[in-house]
Amino acid sequence: MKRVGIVALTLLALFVVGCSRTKIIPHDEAHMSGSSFLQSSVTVKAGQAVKFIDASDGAPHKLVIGTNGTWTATDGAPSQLNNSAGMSINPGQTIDVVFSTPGTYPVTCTVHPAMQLTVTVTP
Ligand SMILES: [Cu+2]
Repeated sequence: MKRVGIVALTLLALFVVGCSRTKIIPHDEAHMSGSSFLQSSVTVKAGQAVKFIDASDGAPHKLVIGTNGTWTATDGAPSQLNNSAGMSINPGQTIDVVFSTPGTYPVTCTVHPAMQLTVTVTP
Protein backbone atom coordinates (compact mmCIF):
# COMPACT_ATOMS: atom_id res chain seq x y z
CA MET A 1 0.00 0.00 0.00
CA LYS A 2 2.90 2.32 0.86
CA ARG A 3 4.38 1.62 -2.55
CA VAL A 4 1.20 2.71 -4.31
CA GLY A 5 1.30 5.95 -2.35
CA ILE A 6 4.89 6.62 -3.39
CA VAL A 7 4.13 5.90 -7.05
CA ALA A 8 1.08 8.20 -6.91
CA LEU A 9 3.10 10.99 -5.32
CA THR A 10 5.86 10.61 -7.92
CA LEU A 11 3.34 10.79 -10.76
CA LEU A 12 1.70 13.84 -9.20
CA ALA A 13 5.09 15.58 -8.86
CA LEU A 14 5.96 14.81 -12.51
CA PHE A 15 2.55 16.14 -13.59
CA VAL A 16 3.00 19.41 -11.69
CA VAL A 17 6.52 19.91 -13.08
CA GLY A 18 5.33 19.11 -16.61
CA CYS A 19 2.47 21.61 -16.40
CA SER A 20 4.64 24.43 -15.13
CA ARG A 21 7.14 23.91 -17.95
CA THR A 22 4.62 23.68 -20.78
CA LYS A 23 2.88 26.94 -21.50
CA ILE A 24 -0.53 25.85 -22.62
CA ILE A 25 -2.22 28.45 -24.82
CA PRO A 26 -6.02 28.11 -24.93
CA HIS A 27 -7.21 27.37 -28.46
CA ASP A 28 -9.13 30.64 -28.79
CA GLU A 29 -6.30 32.98 -27.78
CA ALA A 30 -3.93 34.72 -30.21
CA HIS A 31 -0.94 36.09 -28.29
CA MET A 32 1.36 38.79 -29.64
CA SER A 33 4.76 40.06 -28.61
CA GLY A 34 6.35 43.25 -29.91
CA SER A 35 6.56 42.16 -33.52
CA SER A 36 5.15 38.66 -33.84
CA PHE A 37 2.34 36.27 -33.07
CA LEU A 38 3.46 33.72 -30.49
CA GLN A 39 1.72 30.94 -32.40
CA SER A 40 0.93 30.24 -36.05
CA SER A 41 -2.72 29.33 -35.77
CA VAL A 42 -5.87 29.51 -33.69
CA THR A 43 -9.16 27.62 -34.03
CA VAL A 44 -12.68 28.61 -32.99
CA LYS A 45 -16.22 27.57 -33.80
CA ALA A 46 -18.37 29.84 -35.94
CA GLY A 47 -19.91 32.52 -33.72
CA GLN A 48 -17.12 32.34 -31.15
CA ALA A 49 -14.52 35.03 -30.50
CA VAL A 50 -10.78 34.90 -30.96
CA LYS A 51 -9.09 36.75 -28.09
CA PHE A 52 -6.32 38.89 -29.58
CA ILE A 53 -3.90 39.54 -26.72
CA ASP A 54 -1.03 42.02 -26.95
CA ALA A 55 1.57 41.42 -24.23
CA SER A 56 2.05 44.30 -21.80
CA ASP A 57 5.57 44.73 -23.13
CA GLY A 58 4.40 44.36 -26.74
CA ALA A 59 3.89 46.98 -29.41
CA PRO A 60 0.88 48.64 -31.05
CA HIS A 61 -0.37 46.50 -33.93
CA LYS A 62 -2.83 47.06 -36.74
CA LEU A 63 -4.37 43.72 -37.67
CA VAL A 64 -6.04 43.01 -41.01
CA ILE A 65 -7.22 39.97 -42.94
CA GLY A 66 -4.44 39.21 -45.44
CA THR A 67 -0.78 38.32 -45.74
CA ASN A 68 2.56 40.16 -45.68
CA GLY A 69 1.09 43.24 -44.05
CA THR A 70 -1.47 43.76 -46.80
CA TRP A 71 -5.25 43.65 -46.40
CA THR A 72 -7.20 41.35 -48.71
CA ALA A 73 -10.97 41.86 -48.80
CA THR A 74 -12.44 38.51 -47.77
CA ASP A 75 -16.09 37.43 -47.68
CA GLY A 76 -17.23 36.28 -44.25
CA ALA A 77 -14.35 37.84 -42.32
CA PRO A 78 -15.09 40.03 -39.25
CA SER A 79 -15.55 43.69 -40.17
CA GLN A 80 -12.98 44.92 -37.60
CA LEU A 81 -10.23 43.14 -39.51
CA ASN A 82 -11.72 43.32 -42.99
CA ASN A 83 -10.70 46.87 -43.95
CA SER A 84 -7.49 48.64 -44.96
CA ALA A 85 -7.19 50.62 -41.68
CA GLY A 86 -7.15 47.45 -39.61
CA MET A 87 -7.85 46.88 -35.93
CA SER A 88 -5.52 48.75 -33.57
CA ILE A 89 -4.41 46.83 -30.50
CA ASN A 90 -2.07 48.30 -27.90
CA PRO A 91 0.27 46.78 -25.30
CA GLY A 92 -1.66 45.17 -22.48
CA GLN A 93 -4.91 45.12 -24.45
CA THR A 94 -7.15 42.14 -25.22
CA ILE A 95 -9.78 42.42 -27.95
CA ASP A 96 -12.41 39.77 -28.69
CA VAL A 97 -13.23 39.38 -32.38
CA VAL A 98 -16.17 37.16 -33.31
CA PHE A 99 -15.77 35.01 -36.42
CA SER A 100 -19.27 34.09 -37.59
CA THR A 101 -18.56 32.35 -40.90
CA PRO A 102 -16.70 29.02 -41.17
CA GLY A 103 -13.49 29.19 -43.21
CA THR A 104 -9.77 29.83 -43.01
CA TYR A 105 -8.66 33.43 -42.53
CA PRO A 106 -5.08 34.70 -42.67
CA VAL A 107 -4.38 37.61 -40.29
CA THR A 108 -1.40 39.93 -40.66
CA CYS A 109 -0.24 43.27 -39.24
CA THR A 110 0.26 46.35 -41.40
CA VAL A 111 2.96 47.62 -38.98
CA HIS A 112 4.84 44.30 -38.88
CA PRO A 113 4.31 42.52 -42.23
CA ALA A 114 6.11 39.39 -41.00
CA MET A 115 3.32 38.80 -38.47
CA GLN A 116 1.10 35.98 -39.69
CA LEU A 117 -1.67 34.00 -38.04
CA THR A 118 -4.14 31.56 -39.51
CA VAL A 119 -7.61 31.59 -37.97
CA THR A 120 -9.60 28.43 -38.65
CA VAL A 121 -13.34 28.72 -38.07
CA THR A 122 -15.17 25.42 -37.88
CA PRO A 123 -18.96 25.03 -38.37
CU1 LIG B 1 2.24 44.36 -35.42
